[in-house]
Amino acid sequence: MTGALGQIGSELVPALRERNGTDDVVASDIRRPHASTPGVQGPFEFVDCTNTRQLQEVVRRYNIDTIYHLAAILSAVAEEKPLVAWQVNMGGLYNVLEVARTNRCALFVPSSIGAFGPTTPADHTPQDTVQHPTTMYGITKTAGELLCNYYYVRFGVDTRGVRYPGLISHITPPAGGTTDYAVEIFYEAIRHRPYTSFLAADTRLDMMYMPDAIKAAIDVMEADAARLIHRNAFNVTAMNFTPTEVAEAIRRRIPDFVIRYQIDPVRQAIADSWPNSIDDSAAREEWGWDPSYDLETTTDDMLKHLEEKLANDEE
Ligand code: NAD
Ligand code: AKB
Repeated sequence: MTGALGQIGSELVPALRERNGTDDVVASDIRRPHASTPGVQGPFEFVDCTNTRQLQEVVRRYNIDTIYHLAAILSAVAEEKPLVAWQVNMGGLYNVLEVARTNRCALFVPSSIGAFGPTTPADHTPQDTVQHPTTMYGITKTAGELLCNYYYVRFGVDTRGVRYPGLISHITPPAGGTTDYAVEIFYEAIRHRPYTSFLAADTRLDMMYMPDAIKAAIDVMEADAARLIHRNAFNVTAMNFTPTEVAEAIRRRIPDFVIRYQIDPVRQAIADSWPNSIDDSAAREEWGWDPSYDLETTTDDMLKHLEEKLANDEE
């Protein structure tokens, strides 16, 4: 797995190790794990996905058969550093596809609701529709979807992927995305501090709790290929809400919780270019996608875990 120390990787590595055995999952990143990093036991390698030689060497040394390519620059950081985002998201993906082709590996690559743009139908966005994203992140995601399809059609590489919405989790904080508010708000609620949202009160976006995101990654890779009409970039979602609605869900459990708003124009423009809600019926029909968590169950679980985590941090 590339980018294994990030928000998704830090939970996907332990989930895959649980299924396949610790030694059979090689985590890699351009950062080194700390002793406190979740799932730190097991093989770890330094791999920069923009360096084909490093990728190739690790894939051959461990006889890797499946690559989960999670290394990427997320939407808000990509607007600050568009060239770096292009180099990592496109250059890194190209290298990983080539290494998958030459070593006959299956490949999971996550796309995002960021692959859609302002001219995409905003409600119940279909699986196959207009994709003219206006952000560097979205451009790399849309091109990445096409490139993964190309490697399947042209070279037979077993590429698969989903378009994740904003992901909510309590283990590793998100790193530079537009949907990060939907995680930060829970941390501040547990600290009994007001939360200042950088997105406007009525900005509606799709979201998903991390256990469902992990399930999606594993299930799409294990899906019966004969049933797949699409391969890459399946729309998947679990809920959609606005900052006001998630704040209300928290307030039903923590009555003194307060949300304030101070709009960040860059992240607001990104969010405004993304759909309000996506249609994930193709994933449901082709590989049985069925998320378990909605806003209420996510809120209960996030608050429970963060209460324990932040209490331990203070000890
Ligand atoms: P993240 O930013 O938390 O983690 C990415 C990891 O990649 C980091 O640990 C970083 O150190 C590493 N990295 C950066 N540059 C690298 C390089 N050159 N070589 C190797 N590693 C490098 O990201 P995430 O949230 O875990 O996202 C993983 C994937 O899922 C990305 O493709 C992202 O676009 C996609 N996705 C994430 C979300 C979300 O809400 N988290 C939503 C939609 C799609
Ligand atoms: C981001 O906000 O950049 C990500 C995503 C939805 O792709 N969380």
